Amino acid sequence: MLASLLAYSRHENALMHCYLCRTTRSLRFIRRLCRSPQSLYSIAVVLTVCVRLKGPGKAKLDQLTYVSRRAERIAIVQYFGSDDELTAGFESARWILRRYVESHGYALYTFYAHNVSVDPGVSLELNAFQHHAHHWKKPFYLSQLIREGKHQWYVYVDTDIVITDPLLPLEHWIDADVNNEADLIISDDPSGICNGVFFEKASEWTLAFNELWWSERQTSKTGHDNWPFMAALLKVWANSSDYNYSGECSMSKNLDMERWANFLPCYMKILERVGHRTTHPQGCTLEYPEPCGSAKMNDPHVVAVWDLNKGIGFGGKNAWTNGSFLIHFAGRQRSERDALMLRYSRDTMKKYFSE
Ligand SMILES: [Mn+2]
Repeated sequence: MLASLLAYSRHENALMHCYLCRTTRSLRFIRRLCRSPQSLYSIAVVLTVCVRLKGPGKAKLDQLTYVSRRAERIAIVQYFGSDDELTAGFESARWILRRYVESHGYALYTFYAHNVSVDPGVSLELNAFQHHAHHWKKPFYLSQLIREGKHQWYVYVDTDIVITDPLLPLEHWIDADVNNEADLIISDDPSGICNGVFFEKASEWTLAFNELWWSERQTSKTGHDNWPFMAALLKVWANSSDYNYSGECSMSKNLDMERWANFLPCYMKILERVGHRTTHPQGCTLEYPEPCGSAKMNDPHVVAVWDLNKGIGFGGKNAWTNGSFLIHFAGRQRSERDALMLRYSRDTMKKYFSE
């Protein structure tokens, strides 16, 4: 028993296995142990160490619920904010995502609002928000995952999304041109940046960006995390352009910026100054002539792509068409969104998963 304990404690991943005690991974781990000659001793050791290590220091991680396998290079991260997202359309979309993840060999982290905890100070602030408060956990769990150090890239995907081309791998973006040298891959758009889909590389830069994102939060307690995400991008881009930006679009400084009608022109004005949008490798449409995008070109840390976030009614090049990677039902009413998700999930299943 003692020998077994010593051997196990020397295992460099011992802590990780213990943290996984309450997950399906640990069950698999224990099952694997059961097949080993020293199974009984090993299981006893694992359980003992797990009980010992279950402390507040790991509180945030303990609260994360996820499905993952090994240390895959790429992980998809999803967050379900409410039970409204457990209906047929969302469930069908999740089924496709699971199949997608399995077939390409990615990890999948699935979080739920009620069991993701954040630091007490942050939690206090979130409780004071009137709307969308829980969405603000995004930068915190993403950073938490990055600090775990298991994967190279974390791909955040909203839950109101159906993957409509499951054959297209995420490496299509990650390994394209200079993208893998960047820390953040976002979806470009004719009018602002939607952070319903984006890729974060596990890096110090990204951890700092997530902190900056949170620091750009609103003061009126009404807001969503998307515009502060854009406000953080401006600061990053100003920094890498040596443009002396005073943060005039920040809603943390200026309450007027909480109105989209004020924020977007401010955002685009600063964008013009930090990296004028006159060209894009993929060109612009007739409907959206140059400058057509909402992201700085050639930034060392942030890459914007056009073929990532598409939807029905989305502007210009982001209009969904047959063959697009995914369809995003941003801004739709709940019931309509669920019905559409079911419809597009079924189409995708028929096309790609019929047996
Ligand atoms: Mn969405």
